[in-house]
Amino acid sequence: MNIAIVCYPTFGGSGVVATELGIALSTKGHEIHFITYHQPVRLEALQHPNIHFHEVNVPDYPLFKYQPYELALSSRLVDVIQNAQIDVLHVHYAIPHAYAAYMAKKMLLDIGIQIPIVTTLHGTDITLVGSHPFYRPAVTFSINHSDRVTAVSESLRQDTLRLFDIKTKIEVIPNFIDTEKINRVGKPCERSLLAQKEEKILTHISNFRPLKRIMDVIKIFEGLSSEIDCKLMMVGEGPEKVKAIEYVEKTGLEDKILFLGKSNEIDKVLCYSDLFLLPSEKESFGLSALEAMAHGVPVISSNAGGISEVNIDGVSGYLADIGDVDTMVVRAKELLSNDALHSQFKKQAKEQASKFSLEKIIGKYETIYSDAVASIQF
Ligand code: GMT
Repeated sequence: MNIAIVCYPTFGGSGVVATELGIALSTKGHEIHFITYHQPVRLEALQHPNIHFHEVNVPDYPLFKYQPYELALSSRLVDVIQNAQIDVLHVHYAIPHAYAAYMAKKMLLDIGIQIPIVTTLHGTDITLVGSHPFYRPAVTFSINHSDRVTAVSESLRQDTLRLFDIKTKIEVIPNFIDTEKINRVGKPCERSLLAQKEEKILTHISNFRPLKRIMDVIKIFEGLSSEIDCKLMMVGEGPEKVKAIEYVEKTGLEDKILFLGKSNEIDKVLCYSDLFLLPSEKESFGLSALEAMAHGVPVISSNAGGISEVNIDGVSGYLADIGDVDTMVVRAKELLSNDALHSQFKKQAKEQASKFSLEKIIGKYETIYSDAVASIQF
């Protein structure tokens, strides 16, 4: 099939899922066309013969206070869908992608081309941004006019039905992980570069937005480090980073907490991690927790949104209420002070992650694509 994928090209989960999906589909022989404003980050180091990238450019014009990205995207979609004979258009993240896709579909219809749209909802496009009254009518419309709609967790499906007036069926296709790739890369682990042998390594990876509760991450570590010899790797960039650094400096934890910035090499960081922290306030799925688990890293997380569909309490890690730092410290200590228990959770985390293996999920998207194509033909 010729498949066009629209996504955010950044380190965010939705862009990562879209990119990994495109790569996986290309290895199965599909022609993949990424259409976005920058080459997706996870694609940079890779060369794939049947992956194509089409950049969306928005020319600056002084009259516009806001540059019209949706307009440029929908025009680019018309161009690519026509010239590359695209069979199906898959948009990740409703805003503004599903809206631009609908406009492109209508423009194409004018020239006799029918294109089915598959929209995948990822989280904040529904729970945070999309449900804002300023956006809700357009988001509702775009979801209801997609030919197929998927959500990355049951929790997100329920949130969507609760927050919008949805007339279309929403199917849950969970996020996935390429477990085979993880087994291939990241070895040997260069743990000694970052910590002493006896030190435990905790990791957090995110976009450091307020809903990630970065200060909870730091405070869980602070509570633990008074009892256990450990270090914390903070991977990512975002608005809460400055506050976190100030606190770390004030409390004299600079030698123990390393801010590593954005990284394309999270496999390497997770390879030597002993525990992953994800105390988010909102999380439709928690892809970073799944990535950690796939590396055999147990997860201490909040029970927000869809995290409990990924991280199973008492199996792949532990869950606590949002903001319950004390419980998270107790649970982290429990795991890191008992080698036998830690090994058992490491094994269980890997087993739980294997339920989300790429092989189990990719066929679900292929079926959705075929259904979407069939639905517009009859
Ligand atoms: O985590 C973020 O804030 C980034 C966001 C995104 O749109 O890229 O992530 C969302 O999509 C991911 C992939 O489906 C999910 O794993 C994240 O849980 C979800 N984030 C939220 O719901 C806050």
